[in-house]
Amino acid sequence: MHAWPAPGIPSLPGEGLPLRLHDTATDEVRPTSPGPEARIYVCGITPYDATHMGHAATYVTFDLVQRVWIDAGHDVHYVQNVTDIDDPLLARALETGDDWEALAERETHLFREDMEALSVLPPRHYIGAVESIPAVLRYIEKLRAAGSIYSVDGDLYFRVHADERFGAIAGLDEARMLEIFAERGGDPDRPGKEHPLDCLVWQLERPGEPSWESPFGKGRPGWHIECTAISLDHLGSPLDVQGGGSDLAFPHHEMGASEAHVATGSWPYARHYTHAAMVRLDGEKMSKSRGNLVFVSRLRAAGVDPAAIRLAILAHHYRADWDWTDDGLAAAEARLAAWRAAVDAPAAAPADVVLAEVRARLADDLDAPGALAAVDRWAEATRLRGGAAGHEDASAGALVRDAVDALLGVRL
Ligand code: 5CA
Ligand code: ZN
Repeated sequence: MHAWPAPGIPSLPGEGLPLRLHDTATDEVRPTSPGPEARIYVCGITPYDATHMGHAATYVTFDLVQRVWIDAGHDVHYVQNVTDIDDPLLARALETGDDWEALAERETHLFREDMEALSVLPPRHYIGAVESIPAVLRYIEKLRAAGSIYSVDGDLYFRVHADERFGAIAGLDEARMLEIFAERGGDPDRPGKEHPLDCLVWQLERPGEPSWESPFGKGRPGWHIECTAISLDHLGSPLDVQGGGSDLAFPHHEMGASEAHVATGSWPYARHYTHAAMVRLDGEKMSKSRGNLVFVSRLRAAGVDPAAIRLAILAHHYRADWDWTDDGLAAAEARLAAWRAAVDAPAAAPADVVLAEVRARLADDLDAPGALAAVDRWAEATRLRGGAAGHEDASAGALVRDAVDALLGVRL
């Protein structure tokens, strides 16, 4: 699958800082420690509906990771998947009478356009679940060889307790795991399972559903093994960061880490498991299943500047749930206008400190609101100068323009 075009990144003077990032498994903000190549896997969309502000916020979060690492001199190897076959996609296709492949293609196309508009740097490898079925089958075979697979009426399950570290990522007790598993695509109550938390890795063909040949019978992959197989195939382990929204910590990233541990024998699967908080609308998590969505594409079609959408996201720290509001967007539009006026001003305030502050704030667990505040202070200082003679310094405005573009992904 192809990704979307990469925006240019202006080069900045000096050097970026090492990134410290929250890790869900240890619940600590710790330094990331990539080698020359920084390896990150971020869970992609299930393309049955358009990109909403929650998706956008999650991908903008991990875009900052990529930008901070690039600024610090790393070669970033970023892989993202597209869950282009899964229950919700088939259910939506059935509901609307759409062909499931056409639906997935259409929504993936729209997602690419939205990401490009939001200046999100593309992954190096953008990989569909369907095209990964051979890899998925290879990893299921490894799990089977390790004795961690059993069948329920021909469907294959992974014994999560084959991994003695199962539970290490999300840190939940079993009652809570069971509750969330049932809410997020799991089947704890299916008769015949050895343990209610065991997860499906291969589902035999169901009438009317697409299926693929396999040594285990015609069928289709389970969800978690898709990301395990794609990430291990393209990046190996340990990943520097596995990313996604906080709704993926359990079961998705928990199951994925355990599958990877059993399949490869190596631990950890990722050095950091990093999760972006949920974007809500009127206090409710924005989700395709609830239908309370604000779409990036609709805002764009209504003439909203994507840079303002991005700034509305960056005004919130990635680890705190927040509500999308019209007021938040209006504030972002005002901020964008103020910054644009400041970079074009003939007598800009000195800018070196802005670059240093933006770098420092982002390197500290992606404190985007702190970075925005630093640019605000500079824009306000510049505004107060007016056209004051004797202060002309065209390079200050240009430096802030480049810093905001390279590090925050906002074109002024
Ligand atoms: N295809 C799987 C991951 S392998 C999936 O979860 N797809 S998704 O389309 O439902 O979500 C795509 C990404 O957006 C995931 O990282 C998810 O955690 C994140 N996400 C979904 N809803 C929200 C929300 N309301 N706020 C923030 N992030 C969200
Ligand atoms: Zn995933």
